[in-house]
Amino acid sequence: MELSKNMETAINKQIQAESYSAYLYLAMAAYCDSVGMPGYAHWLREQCEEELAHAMKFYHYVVERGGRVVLEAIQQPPTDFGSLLSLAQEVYAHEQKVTGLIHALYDLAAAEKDYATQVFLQWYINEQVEEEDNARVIVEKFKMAGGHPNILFMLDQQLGARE
Ligand code: OFO
Repeated sequence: MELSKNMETAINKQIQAESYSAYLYLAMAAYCDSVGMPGYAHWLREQCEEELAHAMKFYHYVVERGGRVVLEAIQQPPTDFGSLLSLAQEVYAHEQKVTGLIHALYDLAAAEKDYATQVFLQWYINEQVEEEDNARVIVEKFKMAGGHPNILFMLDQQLGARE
């Protein structure tokens, strides 16, 4: 059964959203590099790679279902994120937004009785639980660090160890 036009368009929009996530996290990495947080910059670059992998997983799925991938423009991300805490909060808020997008895709697949897409999207539903958890824990750590240089230094080293 081929992907419906509606589903194809919605997944193409999600490819754009995942690509924007990658671009946003790369912009955040550049900000961290500019304020002397190379460890968090590394963490965000790894996250950027993960987002590209999320986009590509959708790409291959559309192709596999006989659909047509159409890439839309990616908006420019911000350059200034105010502070490390507000940047971390923005990552968390962004992941919550993406979870909402994935759930909306799932609702559409369910409404269309597209069983294959529902099963496919379960991977993303689980992934978002992990993504939100990781982002939330980092927010808590920045709150605990409270701007103390020594703690921030250790936190940066910890974030820099991400593989
Ligand atoms: Fe693709 O999960 Fe983050 O955005």
